[in-house]
Amino acid sequence: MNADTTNILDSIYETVVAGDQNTVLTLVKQALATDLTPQEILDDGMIQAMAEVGDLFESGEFFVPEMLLAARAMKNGMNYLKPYLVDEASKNKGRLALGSARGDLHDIGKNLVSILMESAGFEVIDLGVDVPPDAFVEVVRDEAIEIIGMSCLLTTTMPAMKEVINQLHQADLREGVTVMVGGAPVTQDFADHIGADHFAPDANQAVKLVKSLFDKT
Ligand code: B1M
Repeated sequence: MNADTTNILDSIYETVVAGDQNTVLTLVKQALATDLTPQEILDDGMIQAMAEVGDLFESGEFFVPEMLLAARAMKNGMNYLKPYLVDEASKNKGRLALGSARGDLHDIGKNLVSILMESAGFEVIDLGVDVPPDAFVEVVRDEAIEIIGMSCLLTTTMPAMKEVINQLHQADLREGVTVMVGGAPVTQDFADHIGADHFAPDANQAVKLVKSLFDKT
């Protein structure tokens, strides 16, 4: 990385924090014209910026509207990057369903998981945000889905993931499906505690995991 690329990444970072969705787009286009990879732009520019936004919210310097603007800027940049991340050659590797836990409206991390899954050739059924447990159960039953991924960002929505697992047991579907969980407050210990099969700390690890699961079948 040279001084120019570092400067562009710093500017992307600052612009996401400032919630300036138009400038983010201009900068992402500029960044793509350098030797920066889409993954570097995501990881070192945009994702780090969202962590800063969280810190500013926690310290009382940012409020919900600023978080929303930053989220919109991040999504704008992320959507522009999507085609650069998707590898059209590697389609149809398998299907999975993703959703944010009930009560949780955060979807940037889940969307990132979805984009990288699609880029790795998996078909994603995206259930969206605030997904009720029975919607996860339904997709497993009706779409014969073998892997579900749940994302949550709030400590208060973590228990909803356990509820999905309970309902899968009740519907006699638990054996046939692999449950993966992730999101900022989620840990391996929590995953073990609720009886999930896997925890992935970030979107790249989630893709590696799903690749290894489909390779086994
Ligand atoms: Co909110 N928010 N938010 N927020 N928000 C957090 C999560 C918070 C940590 C901020 C803080 O206080 N520091 C805090 C939660 C505290 C807690 O629970 N302990 C918080 C709060 C309190 C709230 C509200 C309650 C605020 C309020 O209304 N008073 C409210 C709740 C709304 C709700 O969900 N019911 C709220 C609302 C919002 C906005 C709507 C304004 C907006 C979300 C917009 C959107 O997503 N469309 C928002 C935002 C932007 C954030 C922060 C700043 C950024 C989240 C983000 O997008 N990060 C966040 C602070 C933070 O996380 N430090 C914060 C970037 C994203 C790429 O990271 O989602 O962690 P992340 O994904 C990572 C990994 O976690 C992992 O992969 C990604 C990296 O590759 N991953 C998975 C995620 N899902 C995965 C699934 C997997 C595998 C890996 O497998 C299935």
